[in-house]
Amino acid sequence: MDRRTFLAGAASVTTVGLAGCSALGGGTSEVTDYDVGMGSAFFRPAEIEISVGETVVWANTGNRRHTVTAYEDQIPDDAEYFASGGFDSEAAAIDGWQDGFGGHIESGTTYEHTFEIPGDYHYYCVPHEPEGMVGTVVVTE
Ligand SMILES: [Cu+2]
Repeated sequence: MDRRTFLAGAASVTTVGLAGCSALGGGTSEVTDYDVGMGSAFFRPAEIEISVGETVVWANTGNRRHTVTAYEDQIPDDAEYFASGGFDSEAAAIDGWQDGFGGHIESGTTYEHTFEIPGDYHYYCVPHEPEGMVGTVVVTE
């Protein structure tokens, strides 16, 4: 798998994609290898640009439980739905959260998704959307 990931306009973290795999097996509580951090009620950066075939790694860098949940009607038509927890629809992801915090990304852990279709992908954190916790992945050819 091509692990190269670059972040437009975020040079300080351009190397994180290279090491994203290691974050999955890491036993440390502090995740340092990721593309998008999740804080109290935000994704940082809120918008990330990648190329087709690249993987975005989200890390919960805060202390609250978060989700990465795509807006089903705000991703490209041909794109596969994605959500932490592996839900195959937005409704399932919401139900899952309400039924015992399904899909949550614990503090210090990561979630990743590979994007195969170009376009804009809007997503949010189920519990913190009311606080404005939304993000966008822009996938270019
Ligand atoms: Cu959240």
